[in-house]
Amino acid sequence: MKLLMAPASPFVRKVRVVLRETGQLGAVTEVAVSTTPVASDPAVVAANPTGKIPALLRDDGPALFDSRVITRFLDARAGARLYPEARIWEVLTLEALADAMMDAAVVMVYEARYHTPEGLSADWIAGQWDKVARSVAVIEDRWMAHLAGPLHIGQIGVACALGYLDFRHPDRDWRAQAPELAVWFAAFSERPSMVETRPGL
Ligand code: GSF
Repeated sequence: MKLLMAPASPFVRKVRVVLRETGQLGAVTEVAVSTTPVASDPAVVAANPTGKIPALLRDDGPALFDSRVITRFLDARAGARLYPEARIWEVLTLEALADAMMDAAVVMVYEARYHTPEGLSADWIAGQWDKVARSVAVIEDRWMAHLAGPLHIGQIGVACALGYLDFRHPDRDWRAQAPELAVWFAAFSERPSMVETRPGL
């Protein structure tokens, strides 16, 4: 199989972490591409009409996307239990929260990258960061217990989202309002799968 990817993408990082945590690196070739909202990569579009990565090219079926479908497919393929039945609704909600944080954080980057300075909307960027900041506060407040225990996709999602904040928004100090989450993230980031997939490497 081939993973159309870019190391800087937090959504891609979730997949790359799952590949490593489930011992499936040998089954997938990571193919780096460059695709943007104004210049979609043709290979990506051939797999995913929205032009977004990650996309997983399979030998025996249609390409898979988006990142949540790919991580679930890889989990099922390896029987890895990253989507534990006993906690499935909480795990899926945490996964969705992490993805929403990534969406907001990526939109902020695109707003700055693809708008002229006079076209920039400060309100729009502030609104996106508010979503991120509220999410961090709620995880600190209500979800820390769910970040404990055996590895699951919610943990991987939250870690990749936080790693992206450090990578693309280092000037925003999310740790100031989430000391317990910061401790958790520092420990989780020491996993080899996280070290090997750190953005900006
Ligand atoms: C989001 C992927 C995405 O936005 C998923 O896979 O979970 N819901 C999807 N990918 C970005 C790259 S990144 O910054 O993470 C992407 O492909 N952007 C190109 C575009 O055309 O928006």
